[in-house]
Amino acid sequence: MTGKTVVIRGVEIHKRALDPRYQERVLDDLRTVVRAAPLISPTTPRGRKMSVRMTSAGRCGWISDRLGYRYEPVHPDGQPWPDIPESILSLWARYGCSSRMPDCCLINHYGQGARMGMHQDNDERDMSWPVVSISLGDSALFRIGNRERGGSTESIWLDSGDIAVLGGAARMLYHGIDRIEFGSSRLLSRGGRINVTLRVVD
Ligand code: MD3
Ligand code: FE
Repeated sequence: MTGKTVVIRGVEIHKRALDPRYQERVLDDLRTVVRAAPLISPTTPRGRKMSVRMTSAGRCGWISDRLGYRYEPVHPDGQPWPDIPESILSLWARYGCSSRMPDCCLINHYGQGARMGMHQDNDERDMSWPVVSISLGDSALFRIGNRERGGSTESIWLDSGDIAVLGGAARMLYHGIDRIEFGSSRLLSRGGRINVTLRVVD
């Protein structure tokens, strides 16, 4: 475990927190999750297809479709979500909190051209718990805004092995991914980026 910690607007980014061997281990465990719970391209409530593909592990998973955004106890195929891998849970204990386990491990996959518009994460019942985010693969330009939509923003690159901790007031900030530097990492042989977030939902 190496690298410095950068703090922007209360968002803590532990640069290169995971060494390449640990990144490979997490990636292997994510492949097992994705075999049991395939990635899907969610539709927004307004009927637009998201460019990011998603799946989840844990007691519940995050879903978006014409009915809205929510957490569900089963994958859209009807199967319960797989367990959160130990290699990922141990990062929650280290960077998140030890008094509670996360309910959801949301897995976002960014292929070429995928992005995520500015949004706030507010589908969780109690937002006083932190969110822990793990970046793997190609670097992403992460934009951090304010507690309300609009206003000034600051951007920072998230690289493979970086861990971001969103706690306290930072948990409420608007944020998004502007773009991926496709092919910038060799972790995923066909390129792309994976972001894993650990969340307490209810
Ligand atoms: C700031 N994911 O899944 S991770 C998301 O890289 C999400 O896939 C982005 O935004 C991604 O909701 C950004 C960093 C992150 C995650 C959760 C946050 C930043 C956050 C929650 C509150 C504030
Ligand atoms: Fe988010």
